[in-house]
Amino acid sequence: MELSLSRRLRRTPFSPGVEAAGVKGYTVYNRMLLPTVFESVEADYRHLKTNVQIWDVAVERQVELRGPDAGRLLQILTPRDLRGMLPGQCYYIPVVDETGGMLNDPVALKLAEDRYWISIADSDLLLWVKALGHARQLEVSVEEPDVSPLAVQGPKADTLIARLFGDDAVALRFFRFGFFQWEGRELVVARSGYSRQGGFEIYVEGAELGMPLWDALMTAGADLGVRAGCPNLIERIEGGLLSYGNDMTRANTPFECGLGRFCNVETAIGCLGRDALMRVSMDGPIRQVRALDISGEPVGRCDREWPLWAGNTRVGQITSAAWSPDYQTNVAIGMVRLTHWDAGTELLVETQAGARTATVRGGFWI
Ligand code: THG
Repeated sequence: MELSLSRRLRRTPFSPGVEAAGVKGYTVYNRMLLPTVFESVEADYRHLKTNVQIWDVAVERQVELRGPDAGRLLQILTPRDLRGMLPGQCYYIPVVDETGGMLNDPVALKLAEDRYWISIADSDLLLWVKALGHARQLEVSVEEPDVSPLAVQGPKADTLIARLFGDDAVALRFFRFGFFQWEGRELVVARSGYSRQGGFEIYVEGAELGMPLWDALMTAGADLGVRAGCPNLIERIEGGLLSYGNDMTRANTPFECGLGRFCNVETAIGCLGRDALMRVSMDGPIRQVRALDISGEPVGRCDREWPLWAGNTRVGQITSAAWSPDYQTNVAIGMVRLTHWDAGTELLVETQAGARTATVRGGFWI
């Protein structure tokens, strides 16, 4: 079986580097190619946890809001209170529809008082944001700029970033960004990324700089054992990093996703879905994301939901799973009903490879 490539599955400025590094698997994300495997998911995992990797995450497309009403429009999109957001800050924001259902879980960057980037997960947010800005007659432009994030992740990321961007970049705190010079061009560099190993994301504007930057990072990091990498399934499950479309959909509220800490329904004035979310935040969710251990040998790929049973009662589903070399168990993320979500609860999970025991945990691994 092969994924048929065509112009619709857009390449990225870093695709030549990814291919030269011997990418072995891709997924489709925002109608673009996102690498999933280089050596093997297990070998990539070990390397990510010990060295430093360069990730082509250009699939994290930007929705740019620009104009006097940019901040107002962003607050319409999310129940997170944005009043304290300053230029130079990144905010992880649940984006919800009028019913409080999750539409996306992007990272927002405040570039200036009247300019934001929304770095989106896998759903067509641009169209929703454009329509809202237009319908509300706001003074704001909503476009997809030609910006491609490149992530530098792993314990040696600080050392590598210092070599290209200096100590000021390393001084960045978590979820802060700055503008840094490289080869006479200004780049946004943030301390962020889709792993728990620490690192940075470089927002590359245009296509010309892509491969020169990729090559410079590979050369500067040679003695650190730098390699091409990608978001790692095992590591992101261990770290409890949710994947939109997998672990949550429009059928879920942010509270069900465990993203209640990013919601301020009382003070997020103007947010769409606020009334619906107020009701559910009062009562609390009746199902929620949980970490679970799945017993036995390595489970196969979780490419559909795996029903969770307590006797004859359906109590939820597993939505992501992988064998963890470090914890010597199958690590998993699922949505579990309130009646069965306490730590230690043993359930039956129906995988493609048969039934297993799934045990609800009190938290994620990392
Ligand atoms: N970086 C950027 N854009 C992205 C992602 C990213 N867009 C798509 C996808 N990833 C969005 N999803 C997430 C999920 C989790 C986090 C970031 C993006 C994340 N969460 C931390 C947490 O939950 O603890 C930190 C949140 C916080 O403290 O504010 O980092 O990776 N550019």
